[in-house]
Amino acid sequence: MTRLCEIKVPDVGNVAEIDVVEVSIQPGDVVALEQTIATLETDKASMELPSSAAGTIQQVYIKPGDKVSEGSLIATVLVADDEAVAAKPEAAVEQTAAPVEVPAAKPVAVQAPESAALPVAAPAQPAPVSTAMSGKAHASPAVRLFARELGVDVGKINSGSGRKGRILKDDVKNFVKKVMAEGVVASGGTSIPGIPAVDFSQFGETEVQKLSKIKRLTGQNLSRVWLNLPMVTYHDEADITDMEAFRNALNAEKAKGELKITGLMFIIKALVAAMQQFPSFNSSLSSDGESLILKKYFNIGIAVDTPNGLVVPVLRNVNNKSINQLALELAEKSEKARQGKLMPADMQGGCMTISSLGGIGGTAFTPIVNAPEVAILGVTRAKMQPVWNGKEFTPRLMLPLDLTYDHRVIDGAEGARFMALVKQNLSDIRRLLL
Ligand code: CAO
Repeated sequence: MTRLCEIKVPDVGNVAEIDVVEVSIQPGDVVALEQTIATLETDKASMELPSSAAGTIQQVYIKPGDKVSEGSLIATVLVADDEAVAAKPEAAVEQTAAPVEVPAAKPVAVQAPESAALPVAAPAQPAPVSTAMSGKAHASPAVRLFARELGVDVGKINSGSGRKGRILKDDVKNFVKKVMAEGVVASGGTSIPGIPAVDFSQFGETEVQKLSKIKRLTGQNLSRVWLNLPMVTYHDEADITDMEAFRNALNAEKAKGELKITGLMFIIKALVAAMQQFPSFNSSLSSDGESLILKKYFNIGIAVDTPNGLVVPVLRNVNNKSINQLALELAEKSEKARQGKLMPADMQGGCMTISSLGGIGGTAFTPIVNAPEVAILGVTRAKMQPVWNGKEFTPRLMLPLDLTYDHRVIDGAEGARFMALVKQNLSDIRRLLL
């Protein structure tokens, strides 16, 4: 003989609405007494609902996303006379208030015995769930809670490393690491939607090329900076006619094969001289955003283009070095960079970065700050231009400069004054002696 038993939401305390986050049974499943059949959640706790009867599930009346309360019908179970029915199912609710690791839950029986086909009159409503587990992630309430705290949708984790693919806490952590590494913010209402994947082969022939490690790391860092820093880029031009004449004269004195001086060395010097007058450009924001860390050393990073991507070796204590020393050091470091031989220490400790595209071309661009630095100077190609001197137009070599700064640290007027000083230093390099 068999009889039909109802499984209802037990007394879970004074809670009006309980969310159904997972349903682990479907009609036809054979469940044991105390076996977890659903996961419910209130504001404060997540709980596994145990079956109050052993037998074959006939109908399931809830689905994930439903709201239930004490006494709501969860499922009906066909129980053989010799099968057990819990006297007080309420006592058996397992609560998990803290995101702690729990052992993998008892697996749900998924075989559909013949008895599942037995005609049992189903109540009119609510509508039963036919495939409660379909497409649903397999994870314990504690793991779900942990995932939710991190803003992770467990449904997005393809498979877990636990038994029968159950998602464990480590799987959630690994998912977060992967998403962070890809520079994409995980799911959730406030997150940034990812760019949808497109199968480009539908439009024509394609080839997949793996990104170099440098490109991947640079990409992550740039995305992080782009999202975290309110940046402003200010453009101006410096008259480098006299500087260029001096530079050419210097280079003309050099023996054949001797290292030539490029304008970049003067730009580095002009920049550091301005940083000495404007300490906020030689600073970093503390991680809590409450204070400025002012640096008393002057290290300049130089963006170097390499076959594997962009790297930024750092020239140290630039204020104490001559133009010739800087030229030599940059030549060595950029060569090392292009050969992929820079050590991490070669790229650390920068105060401000220069990104010079002048050897290639350009009239302006908007470089991205190399955070935690607060500013970066972009340089494009110098060009002869007619400049009005009050009486007439004269041909002057004008160097376009682009200053991007973190607006949390530097305001617009300060940025403009700083740039004016850089320009002044470049227009009359005698000032660098002062
Ligand atoms: N205007 C006009 N000519 C310029 C110039 C400028 N602003 N900057 C450089 N030049 C000239 C140089 O004088 C040199 O001319 P000669 O061959 O006649 O001597 C030539 O262009 C090549 O210079 P260079 O680029 O080799 O040397 P540099 O000192 O100016 O720059 C370095 C060194 C390492 C910064 C550069 O080689 C480099 O890698 N630049 C790319 C940086 C980059 O990719 N930035 C982008 C970051 S954002 O994605």
